[in-house]
Amino acid sequence: MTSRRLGWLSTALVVAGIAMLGASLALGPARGASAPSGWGAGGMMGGAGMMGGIWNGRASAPGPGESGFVAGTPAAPRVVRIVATPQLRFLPDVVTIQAGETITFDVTTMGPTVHEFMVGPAADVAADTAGTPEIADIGMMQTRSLTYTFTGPGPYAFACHVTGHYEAGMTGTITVQ
Ligand SMILES: [Cu+2]
Repeated sequence: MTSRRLGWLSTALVVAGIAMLGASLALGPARGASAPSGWGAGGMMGGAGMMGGIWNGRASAPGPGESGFVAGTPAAPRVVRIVATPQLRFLPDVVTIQAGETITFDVTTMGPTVHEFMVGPAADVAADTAGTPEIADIGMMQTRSLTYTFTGPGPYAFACHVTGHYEAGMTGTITVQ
């Protein structure tokens, strides 16, 4: 009787284990692909890794038309957080600003694919013009920042120019209100 119960119990535990394994695999390339160096060493799950590395503690500040909106200035830029994904997309891919605002973009790469973040006049961003403000080589789980003042009439855009990414649609739009 007792051993039979134990048998059922261990079966249940195995099933639960498989279910958990499946769940972690289902998280997909964004997290799964980082496993080889991350899990064993505890690097990814460590306090500094998760909280200090991926998220720097800053959330996007309210945008124009949202409650609590304060226009960004050179002395106090408004923070806009952007995530660069392994699917070669920016989230969000539309950022609304007020004319003249200064914005600090906190750009985080999720997953193993390295990205760039270029922002400025749409024509320069499309053409990858030298001198256009850019963060290069944002590695896995890194957050890096770029501050830009939108003084001109626009249109403005942002993009990633790692080989093939722009062509795959890794672009975003700045909407000036
Ligand atoms: Cu990219």
